Amino acid sequence: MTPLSQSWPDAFSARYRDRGYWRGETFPAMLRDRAAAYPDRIAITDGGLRWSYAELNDRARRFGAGLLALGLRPGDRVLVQMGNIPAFFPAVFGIFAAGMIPVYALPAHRRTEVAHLAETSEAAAIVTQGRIGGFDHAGLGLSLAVAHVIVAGDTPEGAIPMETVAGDPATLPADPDPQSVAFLQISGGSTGLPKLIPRTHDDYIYSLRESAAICGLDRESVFMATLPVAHNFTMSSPGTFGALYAGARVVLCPSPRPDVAFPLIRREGVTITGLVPPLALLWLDAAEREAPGLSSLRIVQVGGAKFLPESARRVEPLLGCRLQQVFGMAEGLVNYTRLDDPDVVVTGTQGRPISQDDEILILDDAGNLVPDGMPGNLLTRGPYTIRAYHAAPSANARSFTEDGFYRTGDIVIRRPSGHLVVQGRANDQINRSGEKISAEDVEDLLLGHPDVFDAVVVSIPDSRLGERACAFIRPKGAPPRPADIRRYMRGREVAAFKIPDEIRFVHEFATTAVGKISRRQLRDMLRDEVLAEEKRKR
Ligand code: OOB
Repeated sequence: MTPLSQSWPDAFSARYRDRGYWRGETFPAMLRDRAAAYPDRIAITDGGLRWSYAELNDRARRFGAGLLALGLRPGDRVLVQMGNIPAFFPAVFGIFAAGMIPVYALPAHRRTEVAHLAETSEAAAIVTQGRIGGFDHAGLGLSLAVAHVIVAGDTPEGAIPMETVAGDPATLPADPDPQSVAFLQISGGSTGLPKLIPRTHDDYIYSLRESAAICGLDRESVFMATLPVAHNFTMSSPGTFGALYAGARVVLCPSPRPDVAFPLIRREGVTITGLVPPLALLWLDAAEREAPGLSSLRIVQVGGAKFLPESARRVEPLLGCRLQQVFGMAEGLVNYTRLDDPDVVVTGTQGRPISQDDEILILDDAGNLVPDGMPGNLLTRGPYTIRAYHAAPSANARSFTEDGFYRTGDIVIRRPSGHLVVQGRANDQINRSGEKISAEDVEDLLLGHPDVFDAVVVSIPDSRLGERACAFIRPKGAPPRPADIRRYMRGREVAAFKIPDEIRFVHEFATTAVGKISRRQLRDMLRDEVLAEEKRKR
């Protein structure tokens, strides 16, 4: 088995410890301590079932001991693919308690991704559930080359029902080294298959402890997981783990649709939740049609992809709570707008880093520092940002500098206040005959049109211009005419080259596993069309 590691040079580790970021906390100890401190408070609910901290800890420890009884060993990797169901938590904290390493897959992942994750992590087991949204995950688990397939709920033949995996907690090993790898998170993966991200107990617990403080979480808070629980945003920013750290309550939302989420928020008194921009638009639209009455809600976080100012300004009036923008990555660095930032900062920036020791470099393509206010490539290094992916030498050579900075692939502007404004991915920019067009800029303009629900602008290869711009628009109702959109843009007095060369109307956008719009799929589709067209001409 390839050993797992994640380490920082000694001088950095010493500094992160001295400054109180790394405190030697571990996940098994965290849940045990909370269960001792508030045994009867509710830790997890799906609106029906309610598990107290004591019960969750108990279930986790028995499950962990059950894994040992199956013959799994501390250090083994266990793939977890589950939706937003309570069983996710005893599964993951049970794996921690047994000294094993969870590897998180998202429910939207299919054979290609899951088999890749199982193989690169050398997973010895998978914990999954029968079906999520009609797809047979248990069947997928059984078709993988893993020794044990454990299923929560309906269990097909050949798999092990999760409730039968139970053992004596006295057999559990001692707590792990806080500097050891706690789990493998997966990269957002805008290109290719997801990479494995080894995160340590110390570094991850620092990020969620500080995130919980930034969001003002305490024992009275109620965090709702609306996005998939296995995603880094939902897990730690402050997410379900940050909520458990604070002794708060976690509510699991089975579907992000407003007709499911809004009643659950009202019933459970949810105070904070996180969304990706396409979902935020859906919630805003629903709230516009009918007052949602979400009086308990204090914070809606939006992150994972750029939330444009035009939409951001609608959140507080329509949902009646504070907006918080979150710009993070599973590799580490997370930025938040603070709750007391002025409104223009909250709607117009993606926040600033968690830590004083998050080092930020903004470089031009030649590697020179760019001044504040100018866009450049974001590189970062810090107390919870990894120094390497697992078993990926060529990705590591590309993604990290020699002195340990992670190249995020994001283009950002830094304001003098330290707030970052994301301009897009390095490859979202459209280079139209040398004129650089920011997809985000044009999208923000398009969103101002009364008939536009959402818009994405991507490049199309063009033999004359190099690239030209195509706008995909999801209309609110009947699509307007492309000429109306162009006229509207001219009325906003923007450079002519920013008016999209092509405008197409769509019902829906292709999305990634966590629900971000997949620009890559849109770009690939256009490129294929161009290639087919060229072939036809020849
Ligand atoms: C989060 O994590 P990942 O690993 O799925 O994706 C990271 C990438 C970033 O490099 C950036 O390109 C994009 O997603 N991104 C944003 C953004 N938040 C993430 N781009 C623009 N604006 C934002 N607010 O997506 C993630 C992890 C933790 C917290 C929040 C999001």
